[in-house]
Amino acid sequence: MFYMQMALKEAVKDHPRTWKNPKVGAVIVKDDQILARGHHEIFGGPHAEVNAINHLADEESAQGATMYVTLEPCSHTGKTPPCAKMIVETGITTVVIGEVDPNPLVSGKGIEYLESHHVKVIVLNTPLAANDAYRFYFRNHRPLITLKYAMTADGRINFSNGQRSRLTGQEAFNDNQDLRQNTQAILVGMNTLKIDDPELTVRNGAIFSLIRIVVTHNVDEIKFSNKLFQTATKESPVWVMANQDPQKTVPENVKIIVKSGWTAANISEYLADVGIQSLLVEGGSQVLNQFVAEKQFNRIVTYVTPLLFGNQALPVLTGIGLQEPLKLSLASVETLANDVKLVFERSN
Ligand code: AOF
Ligand code: ZN
Repeated sequence: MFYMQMALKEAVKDHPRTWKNPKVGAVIVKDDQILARGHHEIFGGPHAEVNAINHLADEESAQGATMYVTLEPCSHTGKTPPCAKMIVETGITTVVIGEVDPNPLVSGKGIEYLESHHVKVIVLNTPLAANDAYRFYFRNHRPLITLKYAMTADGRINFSNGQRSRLTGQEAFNDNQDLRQNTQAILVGMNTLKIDDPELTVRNGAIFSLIRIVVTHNVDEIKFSNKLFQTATKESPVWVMANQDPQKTVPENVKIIVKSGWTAANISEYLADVGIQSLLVEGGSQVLNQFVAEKQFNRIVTYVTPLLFGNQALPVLTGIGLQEPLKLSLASVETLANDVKLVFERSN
């Protein structure tokens, strides 16, 4: 449907500034004329419906109009007042919705409010891909997990043990920055911390900072002199998922979360409980393997670079193997200068 397509395009205009909030677009139409458009611009700001209504040249003109909105209008008073009420008060008599809101605070209640106030509601099935994590989180109480790695044409990530290899080019690097910008938390294991000494930040400055996580089975191996800990701030803290509290003094903005046996499953559960909708796992081979072996992931993003490292080099996955082949579906293929980006999704 033409107007819904327009609303969907509207929705992603300020992606990723909406952060944990859904990306939403709205278009108000009457007699085949577009009266106004609006989208959710920034986390905590007015909702798309309100922005569209506020963009009307005069509110009178919306009497009997139709609103196309990509997500079910809300009926709750949260950071902003309920949109469904404002829609009714504006005199809009038909609302076409792209997707029922998976957030239990709203889900179905917005539609109920509109219908009980004599607004005709039509629900389409046009889910917005940019809200995949939002949707997955509310439906499953789990973050959407993306595994990311760069590898050679023979599936290796480091040429020699204990040393970082430069693999992909600038375009793939930039693409990875976008991935980071669109996730709420990023996780690595101890080997990556030791070998790469990464910051795990968004280089040009994140709009909303990431929670950076390191998982370890031996907390005393941690060196707080690593860049990760040195760059910990209130906005972008570092969490250590550890087996026990360390002997050393923990720097500011570093939180130690103790559990004797961290697994991919209970990491995912913990993150869901604290409201994290998306997680990017950036390695290394043991941590990636743990998420694969436990089937705790939704998608894989890999950058393949034209190099061969050979048999002595570290492969993408090390550790316990799989019981049987795990089927993936190919979501996209993209060339980034000399590298190829492949995105796979879990198919079962
Ligand atoms: C948005 N933008 O355009 C729409 C939303 O915390 P609040 O008060 O901003 O409410 C967030 C919830 O409101 C969100 O999870 C979704 O259920 C509903 N609709 N949210 O941020 C919007 N339409
Ligand atoms: Zn709303």
